[in-house]
Amino acid sequence: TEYQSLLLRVNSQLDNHAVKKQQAKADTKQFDRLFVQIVNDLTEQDLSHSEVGDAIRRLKQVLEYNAPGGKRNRGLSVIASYRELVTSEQLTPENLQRALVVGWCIELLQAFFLVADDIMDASLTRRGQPCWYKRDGIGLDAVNDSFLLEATIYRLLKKYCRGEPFYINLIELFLETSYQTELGQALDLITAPPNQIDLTRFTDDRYKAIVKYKTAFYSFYLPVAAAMYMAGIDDEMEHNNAKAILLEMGEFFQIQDDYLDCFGDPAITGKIGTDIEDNKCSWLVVEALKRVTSEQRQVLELCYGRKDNESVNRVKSLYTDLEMPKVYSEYEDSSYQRLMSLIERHANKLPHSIFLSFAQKIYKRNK
Ligand code: DMA
Ligand code: MG
Ligand code: MG
Ligand code: MG
Repeated sequence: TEYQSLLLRVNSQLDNHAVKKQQAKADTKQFDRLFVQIVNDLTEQDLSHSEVGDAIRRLKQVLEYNAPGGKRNRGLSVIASYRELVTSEQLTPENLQRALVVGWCIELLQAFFLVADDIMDASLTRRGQPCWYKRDGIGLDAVNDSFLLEATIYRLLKKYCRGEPFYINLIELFLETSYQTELGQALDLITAPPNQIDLTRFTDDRYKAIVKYKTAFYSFYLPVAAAMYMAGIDDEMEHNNAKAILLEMGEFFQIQDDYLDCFGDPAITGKIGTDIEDNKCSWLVVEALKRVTSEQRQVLELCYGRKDNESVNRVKSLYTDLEMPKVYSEYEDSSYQRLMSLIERHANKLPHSIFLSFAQKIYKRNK
């Protein structure tokens, strides 16, 4: 009967869900185990090199301090997306291994950006430990360490993917995405000049441009696009459909990051916020400006972008007066609805589960 077939369908979906969850758990374990191998691949041969051995030892330290310890959402979504996109015949140990390695390439790209970002943002902690440049004896030498992290991406791609039909697509994808992220970081920085408070700079349009470029491309489009290329999907239309959804998710993710910068618990996020001190075009200040009275705007004029505790606390209590946590939570709900309808409209041939599982990982996050 109809009822029985409905039950069967629900049951098989539940099974499917449980299987996928188990799979993701096993992949996470494999992914974490692979890191030792990745460090070996990148350093082993040259540690005893008579000329650059010392530099390779430094690279090993840089890798071990900066690449692990994050949520690994970006890296893990390569393998998760890859599984959804290929046939079971394509799920060979070699292909799965390559998807895990490409996942690490994204984590390395992220490490490269974060080491530099923490210097530029004058941050103190990252992933529950001091930022790399804050460590004794490191300082601005960390600039070169970030370049080294970037170089490891292309060394790994060469080692594992050279000779694959998607090799050039991956290289171009990583290069293009890096460029976009760097443009975003440039926009982020020039919109936040130290000691030049100009609240009229903080518009919706500028905000959207900053977060699309500095966060959405590399955090959301990149991992799925990489999996698509590896699965042999290089059709531009398909990529644009995925991009439409993933950039929307990326925008929301950075809004969360901005919210957590002020209202998150550093013991959970692993980082101490700096956006108010840094005069950043944060979602909070953009939204607060839409809601302030002229007296409240004066407080922002006076206190935003200043390093002293008193100014920072006055901005924070203004955010509380404006009920920004409530504004944020309403935004989160409406953003989720928008995203679901975007997936309905744009996912086309791509399995919706790729986007849904990504969305599940980020909505209502506190870390
Ligand atoms: C992060 O923006 C963007 C990149 C490219 C690292 P952010 O400075 O808000 O990030 P975080 O809060 O992690 O320092
Ligand atoms: Mg930062
Ligand atoms: Mg930054
Ligand atoms: Mg931030």
